[in-house]
Amino acid sequence: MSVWKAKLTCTAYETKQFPAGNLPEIALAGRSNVGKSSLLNKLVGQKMAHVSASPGMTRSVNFFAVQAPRPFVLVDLPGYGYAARSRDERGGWAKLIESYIERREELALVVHLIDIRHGLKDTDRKLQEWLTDLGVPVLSVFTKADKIAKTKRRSTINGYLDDKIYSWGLPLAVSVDEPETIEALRGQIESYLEQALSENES
Ligand SMILES: Nc1nc2c(ncn2[C@@H]2O[C@H](COP(=O)(O)OP(=O)(O)OP(=O)(O)O)[C@@H](O)[C@H]2O)c(=O)[nH]1
Ligand SMILES: [Mg+2]
Repeated sequence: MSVWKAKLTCTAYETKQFPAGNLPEIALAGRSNVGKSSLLNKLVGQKMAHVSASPGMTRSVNFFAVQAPRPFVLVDLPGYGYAARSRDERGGWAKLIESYIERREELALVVHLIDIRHGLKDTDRKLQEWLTDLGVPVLSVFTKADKIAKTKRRSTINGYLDDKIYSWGLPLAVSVDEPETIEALRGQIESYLEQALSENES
């Protein structure tokens, strides 16, 4: 497994600020405070994205170019479902996330983060249905695994799995405090890139 080196290439507050893209993009999506930015920092081994204990921290779409066996761009999205935001945003997700997901041609995979303690909320179901309709592959990942005993994690996740949950690979449980879980996710993302890109090449 290789170490990923990353560089912030763009912070976009509006769609028109999205950079020209030429590499596949993997976006981290999920409810506010689920741990998207924290996970990104662990994946790249550097504190690059802003983290906060209160929801609604990330307000922009942040693009990080990653040097890996297959170079790609990791994208940190704002969270959705944060009650203190406007009514429009509450029902779903901000316009910025919507336009990124709907229009970004480089988008290769959405890593959908779900708090292991809470499972999928309505907004998470909507995201999965929407991505499936758009034909965007999803990888479901359960965060904050340290909040649940190791022996109970698999059964907890199995309890959330039903015919409506979608995931390209086995949904992993990750914790920022457990490097082996981050390593497992890195491996899963590399496998995805390897598979998706070799399909494109053939
Ligand atoms: N216990 C535990 N806490 C975590 C973990 N990952 C993130 N957190 C905490 O969760 C809070 C939110 O983390 P962020 O990374 O800012 O979450 P986010 O999803 O980027 O949030 P928004 O940008 O507001 O959507 C912070 O207090 C983190 O320290 C984890 O694996 N375990
Ligand atoms: Mg964030």
